[in-house]
Amino acid sequence: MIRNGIAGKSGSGSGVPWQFTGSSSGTSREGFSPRCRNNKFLITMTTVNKATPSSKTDYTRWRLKSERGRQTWHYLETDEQLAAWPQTVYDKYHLGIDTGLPTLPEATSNLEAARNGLRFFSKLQLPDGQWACEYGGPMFLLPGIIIAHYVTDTPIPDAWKVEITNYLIARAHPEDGGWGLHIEGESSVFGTALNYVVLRILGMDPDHPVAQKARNRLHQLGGALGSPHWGKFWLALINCYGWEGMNPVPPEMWCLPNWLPFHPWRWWIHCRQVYLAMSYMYSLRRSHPVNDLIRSLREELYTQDYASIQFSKHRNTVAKDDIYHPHSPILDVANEILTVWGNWACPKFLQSYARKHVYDLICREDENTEYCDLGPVNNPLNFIARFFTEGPDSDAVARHRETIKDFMWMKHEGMLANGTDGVQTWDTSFLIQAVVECELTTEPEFQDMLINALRFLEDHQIRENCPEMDKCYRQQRKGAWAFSKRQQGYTVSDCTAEGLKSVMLLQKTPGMPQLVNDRRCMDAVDVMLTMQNSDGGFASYEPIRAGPWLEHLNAAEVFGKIMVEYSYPECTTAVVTALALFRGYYPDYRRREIDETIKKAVRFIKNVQRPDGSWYGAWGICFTYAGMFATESLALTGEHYNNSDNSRRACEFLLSKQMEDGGWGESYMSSVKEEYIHHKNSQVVNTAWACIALMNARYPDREPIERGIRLLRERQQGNGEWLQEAIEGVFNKSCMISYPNYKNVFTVKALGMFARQYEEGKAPRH
Ligand code: LAN
Repeated sequence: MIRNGIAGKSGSGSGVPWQFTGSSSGTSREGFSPRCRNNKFLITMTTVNKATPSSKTDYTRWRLKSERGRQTWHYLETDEQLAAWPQTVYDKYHLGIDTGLPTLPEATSNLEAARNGLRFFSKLQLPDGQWACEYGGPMFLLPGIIIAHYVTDTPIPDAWKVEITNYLIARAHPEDGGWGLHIEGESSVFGTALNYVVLRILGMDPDHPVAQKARNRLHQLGGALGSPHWGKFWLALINCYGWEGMNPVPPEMWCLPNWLPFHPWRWWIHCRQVYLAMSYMYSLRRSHPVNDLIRSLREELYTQDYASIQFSKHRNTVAKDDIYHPHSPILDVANEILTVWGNWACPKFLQSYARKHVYDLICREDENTEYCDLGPVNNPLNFIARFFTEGPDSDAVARHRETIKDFMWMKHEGMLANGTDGVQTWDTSFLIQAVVECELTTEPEFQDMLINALRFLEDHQIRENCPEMDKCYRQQRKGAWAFSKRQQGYTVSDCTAEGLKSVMLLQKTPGMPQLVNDRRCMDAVDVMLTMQNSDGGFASYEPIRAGPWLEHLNAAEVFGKIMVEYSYPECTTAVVTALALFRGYYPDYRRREIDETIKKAVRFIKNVQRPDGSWYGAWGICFTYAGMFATESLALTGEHYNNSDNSRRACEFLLSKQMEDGGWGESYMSSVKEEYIHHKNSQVVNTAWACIALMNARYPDREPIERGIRLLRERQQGNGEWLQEAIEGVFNKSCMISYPNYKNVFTVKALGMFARQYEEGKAPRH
């Protein structure tokens, strides 16, 4: 029997305050505009249109709060609250409400266009100095967060329920009604099964047409039995899948000697932290008690009768279209052995010792990150682990109930989960550098914006290492910057580099306050100098700790290159450009090591250039992104188009991809397939990156660059902004992620560089 989800659940929420019906307004998937009404939710009850939301909250009541980098969305319930907390331009912008920002005088030059871009973007700066934005894309994050709420009896605010539902409706595949690994991907079992569960937990009736359609799609894909490993895990937690059908994640592996080349401390940090918490729960094999919703889901998610499923036979059942990285034979053998080990061979004392050890690491992760945790997968996992172990009233659970909110984002389509707890440091650094390229740092109209941005970076430099950092296998972090905020506390090589560059560049600008002293700049350099790999390159969070052969143990199925760190041209460039800038200001500090590091790093950049002149970008889409960085590394050692074969080949590659309209456009399939695949349309972000790359290389013919720049100008709106186009970012080769600020930052940078270097003939900064 199929019933309404919330009804059967004890503790969290007692029914839904609205009906899921739908509106017949006929607005498009992307384009519905927010409605206003006095109080609470505006509920429409008309016939269902597959692409329209069921009900809406009142968008004039949402506020983005930013407290020292921590950003959370709030729905104001009372008129007093509304009066006390007016809606700002940035709230409106992110919610898709008309901001009322004026049309600016038409730019008569490229520099003026860059100025207009900055005038617009400055209005989106938050009071604490940073630029928040949506960081969505992946479709497997929201389920973890919602399942964590469900399992831990944490109430989900009503406004969230409405808007998460709206988001999932807006982002369902327009034809088949399922969800993929990411917003632009094809429907998969992973995406569809888990987001279906989310809708049901939030109270959607299984007979709702959106649920029906998604379920049909799931069944066409073979049902939830074909979920990949991580999907099976979340389903097992809510008692909709048998633990015996999970490939093992034994906590005992954490008790192996550290010298073993496959010890988990050597894994890429995200993989490590996810499997750490998973191993704890796997060993507990604890699931949420069965209730009406769970009984119902058990019937809805599968194509066969739930009671008839022998889960132990389905450890390796994964839907064909979900697989990006198939199991290796070694992994299959290891899984067989570890299943026997876990079921029969592992001594009880060892199991309980391992569990304690893993739990200690989980607690350290919470404490080292002020309960933010590394990301939106291990945050909800740690939350559940702490709840299972310390109970609902513990301090740890109370803190998790707060930090989990940092991952939620509200936009015109509804509410979603961000890929991190924000993009604060990263995007703020790039904005500063764009202004520097435009040589507008001393313009009075941008002073306040820049000082605030500098204050933000100062506040978010990490000041202390983790206590007993070796015990939790943490990288040095004193002096580093994280991708998001200081509290999260994870060193990232290129975030440290971009943070340091931005601080130094601003602090050398006349009139800027000196907030970060010399010692702190040196601390940042010290961190970076611990991170070079033997191939000369730099990885993301840590130096490489094990070889790529460990990918044979990649059990996640849906992602590539997840097991270990790799050297990336992007991270490498960021670090060497920061070191070079630092060397200019502090010529005596660790000079020999810095010189040596830069030399080796540039050699790495050359070594990984492909024969066609391109570089594969691991974090942005894709070859245009990496091209922008790698050409900057080359320029650093004086290598340009006119004197370097590497630089020349880079230019030729990019020019061969320029589209008829003068722009560049790369499909996300470039990242997936590792070969350049054109997007059907040119994209402002790819165009800006390609133009910057050509300018880094001092490409002598300005005509192709000018065509790209012209395209940026044509697409700029009257108020100075650029509009969202295709998705810009990627991780682990298969999953895309949005960087919405890029369209307003790299465009400005490209315009500024062109104006200063090609039009005014000024020498470039490198
Ligand atoms: C990010 C975002 C930023 C990115 C850059 C700084 C751009 C990059 O140069 C280094 C790697 C880093 C920090 C990065 C690593 C992986 C992240 C954290 C993400 C792509 C954002 C989301 C992603 C994370 C792994 C998502 C959760 C998924 C799992 C597979 C655990």
